[in-house]
Amino acid sequence: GQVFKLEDYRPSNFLIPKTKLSFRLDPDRTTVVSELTVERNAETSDGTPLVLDGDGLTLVELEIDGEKVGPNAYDLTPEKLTVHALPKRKSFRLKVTTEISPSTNTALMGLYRSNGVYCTQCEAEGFRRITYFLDRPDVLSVYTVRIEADRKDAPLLLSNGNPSDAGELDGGRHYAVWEDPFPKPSYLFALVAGDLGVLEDRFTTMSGREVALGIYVEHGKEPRATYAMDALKRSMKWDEEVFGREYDLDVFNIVAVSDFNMGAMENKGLNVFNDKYVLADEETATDADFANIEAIIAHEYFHNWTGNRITCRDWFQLCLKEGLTVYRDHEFSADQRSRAVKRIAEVRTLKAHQFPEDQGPLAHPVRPRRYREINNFYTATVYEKGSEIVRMIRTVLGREKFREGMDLYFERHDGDAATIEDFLRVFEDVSQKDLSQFALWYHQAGTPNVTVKASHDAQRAELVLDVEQSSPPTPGESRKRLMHIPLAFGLVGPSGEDFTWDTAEGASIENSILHIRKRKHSIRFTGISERPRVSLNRGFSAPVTLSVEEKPEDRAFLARHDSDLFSRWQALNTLMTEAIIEASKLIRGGKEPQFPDDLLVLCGDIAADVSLEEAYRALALTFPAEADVAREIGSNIDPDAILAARDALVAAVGSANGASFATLYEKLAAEGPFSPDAQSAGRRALRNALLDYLSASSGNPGRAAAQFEQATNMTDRSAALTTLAVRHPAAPETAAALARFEERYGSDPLVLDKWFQIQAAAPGRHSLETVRSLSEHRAFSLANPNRIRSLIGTFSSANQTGFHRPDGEGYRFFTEMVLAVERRNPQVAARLATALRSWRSLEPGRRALAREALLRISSAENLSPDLRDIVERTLA
Ligand code: B3K
Ligand code: ZN
Repeated sequence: GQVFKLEDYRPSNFLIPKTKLSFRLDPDRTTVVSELTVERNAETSDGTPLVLDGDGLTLVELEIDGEKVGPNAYDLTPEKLTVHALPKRKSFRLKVTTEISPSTNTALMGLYRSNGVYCTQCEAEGFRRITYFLDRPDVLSVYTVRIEADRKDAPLLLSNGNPSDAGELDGGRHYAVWEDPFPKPSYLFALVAGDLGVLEDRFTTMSGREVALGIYVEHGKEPRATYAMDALKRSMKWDEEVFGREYDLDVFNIVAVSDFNMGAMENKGLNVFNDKYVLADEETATDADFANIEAIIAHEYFHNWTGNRITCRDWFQLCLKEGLTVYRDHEFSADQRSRAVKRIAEVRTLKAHQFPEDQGPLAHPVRPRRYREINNFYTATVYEKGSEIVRMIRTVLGREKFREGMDLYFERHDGDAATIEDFLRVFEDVSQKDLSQFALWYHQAGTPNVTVKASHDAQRAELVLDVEQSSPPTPGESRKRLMHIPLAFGLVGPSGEDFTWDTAEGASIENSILHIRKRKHSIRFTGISERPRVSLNRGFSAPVTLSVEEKPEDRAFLARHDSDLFSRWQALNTLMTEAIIEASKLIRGGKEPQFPDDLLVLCGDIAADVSLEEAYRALALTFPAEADVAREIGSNIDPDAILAARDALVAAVGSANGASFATLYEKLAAEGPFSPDAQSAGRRALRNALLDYLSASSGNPGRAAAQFEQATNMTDRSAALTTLAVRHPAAPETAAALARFEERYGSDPLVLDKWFQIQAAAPGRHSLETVRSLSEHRAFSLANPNRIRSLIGTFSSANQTGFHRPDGEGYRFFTEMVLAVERRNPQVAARLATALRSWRSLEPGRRALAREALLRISSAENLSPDLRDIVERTLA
């Protein structure tokens, strides 16, 4: 396949200031008439041909300025329409008529049908599957869209912008016209047509503009959009208050569809969502679902400024809109919920998804320099690490300068297709700081490591921190440059307070941020008479790994007393991870696992500490996942030993604290009506964490079975079912609960997804048999991405012992499924295949089998560019 390179960027030879589209919708034969105003760019010579992108289109007719263009005047390949004979004028009108078939579009890119609803997905390169166009983000155009369809089939006709006309036509057909006054790239185009219900509301912006809000869902599900609507209004208000950003159209519509390749899409004025991230009520959605809906509604809404009003020059700049918008939605959720809890959750996600990517064969810079398939770059690195970089800019500049920089960004670049350089420049301009070393965060792949050694001299009242940075090599980048790492820290005294110091030399320190810029710093603090515990990377100020020589007692001290709640969580989490690693070594050596008593007591104390929020205690008690432990071990991984060690620790903590956990579990029982707010959710989270410990240590399914029966909301019900499936796989109570759940929710796809997911995640070698038979269940379907991700995605990413079975059968099943998915939907298959990215860190037997599986995929016939790209980079 072709390799696209950042350095090859050239401005477009032609511009398209105006686009008029007309759709005659039909499931099998939709006609698209596109009338473009085309202009030569200033430097473009008269002889330069116009080269338009296209993909899977049937060309019907081509006209320039009202005259038909004959076949000799253009060339047609599967990917390009090249028009040679062009008028000498600066500007001309091109009319292109094409035909497409939405009903057979299984890739879910371009115009397709989901449950009988016409919908579109154009980012990154889906617009070319609708009509021939300059399908690149730096070609901005003002769109007018006319949609015509059968009224019965599609009473609702939506596109971007504001509605401008509508009416009846002969033969039961009707039409609507939409005008979007804001120039936009083609990837933000959207069209929806079908028969849907709507939840309506209004929002008055800060300058008094009235906006009509609509969330469109399947008929009958309107009440389940209430929470999403509430989240939307809160997002609109928050963006005004925190970033000064106001909404700019008369309407804002969201449509929920059930077949969608990812979470949602920020099309101008017409967001299209995976219905999983819109529909929620207590009976069908968990607290995690509510939190995701809030975050994703906000994310897509925030794109209206960071993404739409200011878009990307090219796809290498994807993090310009994605990293920044993730940062914005993180801040929103932190303000709506608990900041400390939100931060811990973010870091857990970053470490679970971005760290393994950055430390494996798919590592790439936040702003990549090359790609073969852009859809494979919507990654945790671009999104989550991209967001961490924006957070670090705030840390380096301080809140006020950061806001000034953002204001300047909006003022200077509104209407632009911008770059990362443009973004960094506004912060340099407002702060007069040189961010050239800092910019490496965008350009250099890999997770930097920081080694810290502390030595205290009581007599001289001095503390010396020896700090060293290093960045391991990543594909294509063997030598790394030195990074600017802003490390928040504190010197913690014996009662948990932070020591202050007289002088500090050896690195620049501002507001308790240590600025690491050189390979080595030796930082000498004076006026420290007592030995402090050093709390490092507070709030996870930099996305790095830390190697600290530290005694377990010091870590336990920080877990109890650090004034930074994130660092307290981190200290406890590190202790748990180390305990599991030690136990897994014993298990591999044929011995019994053992755990330090202190740790068991510490877990009990944190669970009972009423000075901490319940949500925080729940997170603290959530053990590192098996994959987290594997990542820390790094090589020669045996997933069975990790699972056994982790289970043993959960049971040990449960036994050591049995009585107090049981009392607390009872005390936390739900009171009053359900509310999805963060505090109530935290209470449920803590109670459900305790349920898992109590079940693991008692070996008795009674408590979980009772909770399953008595639950009055999906959070408690699915948590009980998870505990039954994980802790009591063979109990009759578990089989009965699974059957009840299926019976009760069999007709609700989003809830049935949870049923697939819970079983796919339940560990153990034999889980493969369950998963295989679920893939033959009548409700399993390769047409629905949510269902595929629930079963196959969960199995391969969350079920370490089933997927990495030592006989390779897990991989065999997986490769069959990936290849089957690929024939319909290459994008979803490519995403699934990333589950094998850490294959090199497995023990030799599994490593060889995983490699075979990758080779099996790569030797399949007619592999899509999407899957080929992932598999080849994974094997390289
Ligand atoms: N911008 C879209 C993602 C598009 C993915 C294309 N393969 C959703 C988002 O990040 O908001
Ligand atoms: Zn986004």
